Amino acid sequence: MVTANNVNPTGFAVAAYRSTVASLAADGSLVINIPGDPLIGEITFVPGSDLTNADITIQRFTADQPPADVGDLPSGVTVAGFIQITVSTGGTNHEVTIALTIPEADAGDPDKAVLIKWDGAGDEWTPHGRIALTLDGGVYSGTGTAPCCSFYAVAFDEGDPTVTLDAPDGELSGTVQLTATADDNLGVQRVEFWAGDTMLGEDTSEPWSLDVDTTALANGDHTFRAVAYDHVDNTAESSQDVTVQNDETTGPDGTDGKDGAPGDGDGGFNFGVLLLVLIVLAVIGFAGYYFYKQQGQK
Ligand SMILES: [Ca+2]
Repeated sequence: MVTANNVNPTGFAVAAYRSTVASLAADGSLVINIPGDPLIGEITFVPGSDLTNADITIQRFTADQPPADVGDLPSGVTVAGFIQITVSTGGTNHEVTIALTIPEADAGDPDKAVLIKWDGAGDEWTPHGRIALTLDGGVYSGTGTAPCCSFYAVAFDEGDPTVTLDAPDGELSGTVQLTATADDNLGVQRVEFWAGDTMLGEDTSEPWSLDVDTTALANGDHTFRAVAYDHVDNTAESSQDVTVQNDETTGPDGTDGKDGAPGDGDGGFNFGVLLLVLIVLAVIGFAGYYFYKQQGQK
């Protein structure tokens, strides 16, 4: 049984406060409707949240008057508004989905919307659910999801990341490690590593690196690239020209190309073909002997 003893939004119009309704959805979600507010339509605590006898407080702040208990927003971020959610009991492992409405005039780049949460322990804003916005009648609507509970900002991240690729110098052979340093106003989400137009792989956590088997690349000049993404797919790229030079006799399977084993791919002697030839010769020989015997009995 989940109850919200005291759903208590503050900072809203009195009419909105009095008409606030908390209800339990069929899937176990606790849905708190906030009609009439220009930013928040409803806040949903996902199933599994322990809200027994909890006092839930919701407060909204405008972009012009942010809450005092948070740090400055990183550069490159614009905000449509702030929300504070506190829960008196039940631990901190809740997750909330916030349904939003944002007047077009108050929105940043609609493709760059993300719900960010104030991490007091880390003293930083951290990005969480990206917000897919739909424009209708001059108002964007969408939802963002994040772990509960703290201060949240409905943000537009228009700050690009930075990245620097570091590949080994000189002629490269065998397996080499590509590394990258990357940074972003809200955090780097992943770094992809490419050779020209071919993606070699990606790393989703620091330190950003990838081991590359250069024998899979043709000998000669290549351009390695590192592409960093933030949480709303802003990108940055860094490249480095390299020369790959592996031993020409090196077989595709990494052998020395000289042992002649079947399947080695190095053009060595093929015992499989020899065995097939011997079988065919044996069949012809037996057939000839059988024919000779048949002729001899006539
Ligand atoms: Ca960014």
